[in-house]
Amino acid sequence: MSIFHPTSEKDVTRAIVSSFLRQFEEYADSDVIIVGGGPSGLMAGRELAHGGLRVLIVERNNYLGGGFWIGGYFMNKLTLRAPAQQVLDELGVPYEKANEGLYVADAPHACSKLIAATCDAGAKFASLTMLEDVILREGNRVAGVVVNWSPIIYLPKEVAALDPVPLESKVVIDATGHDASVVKKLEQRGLIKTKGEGGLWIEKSEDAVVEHTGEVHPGLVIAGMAVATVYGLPRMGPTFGSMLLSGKRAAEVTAQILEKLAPI
Ligand code: 48F
Repeated sequence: MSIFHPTSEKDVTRAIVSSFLRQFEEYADSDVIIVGGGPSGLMAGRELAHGGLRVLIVERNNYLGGGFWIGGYFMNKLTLRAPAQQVLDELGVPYEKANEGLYVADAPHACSKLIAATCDAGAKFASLTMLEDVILREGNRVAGVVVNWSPIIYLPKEVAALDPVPLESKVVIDATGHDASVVKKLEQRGLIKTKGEGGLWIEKSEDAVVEHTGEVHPGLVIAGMAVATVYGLPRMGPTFGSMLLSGKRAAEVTAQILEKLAPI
């Protein structure tokens, strides 16, 4: 006698496919698409979904978290400077005080709690999905993204002639980290010019990234290290407070844009 309820293999497959299709159909048109599921993208997604918006996070890897999973080097530890430890308090992540105003946490613990909080808030994910292009409408306003299945970049061209699919959204957030992949699609068309990120300077970079987080082009908001790449700000290495606060700031800016588009 099995302890599990009886089922057949076809029912398992159908359950997965129909659930995926329902979600994919619904999120072909989202309020916000966030490209990149690292700390800034997850934080922005959590805040926006918490506010009742339909949020899709597009991530090229099969795991979420980006640089937040492992923190500094191979050591599974990450640092945050005050006041960003308050986000760890919100998420229920334990941490130690290293120095005055400097805190250290276990990266897998912080990352898994942030992912869970983003899921709890109601954000949805498209994994193994890479940004291929953007949708541009009147006045070159960004109106969504064009995505493809990530593994095709490892296949020979003859085998990988796979057309991408477009996904519409009212706002797109570029949270792709150092690459600033979404902004680069506009740069290719001469619509924006990125400066490239500067050398490492923690004291300066964290404030600057949060301050510069915002709408960089109609319909496109930038968060996290993409902000440093666009504005030529210094990088900061394994300290993550500004990634979380930049994600929060990106969510505030996005909510304001959405409110202007359709006042509540
Ligand atoms: O790199 P990542 O963690 O970006 P972030 O949120 O945080 C940066 C820090 O981790 C660290 C740092 C500061 O502490 O210097 O590096 O700015 O996460 C970016 C995510 O975007 C995905 C990538 O796989 C990663 O998970 N990504 C990048 N390009 C694409 C993409 C793309 N073209 N399509 C889909 N996902």
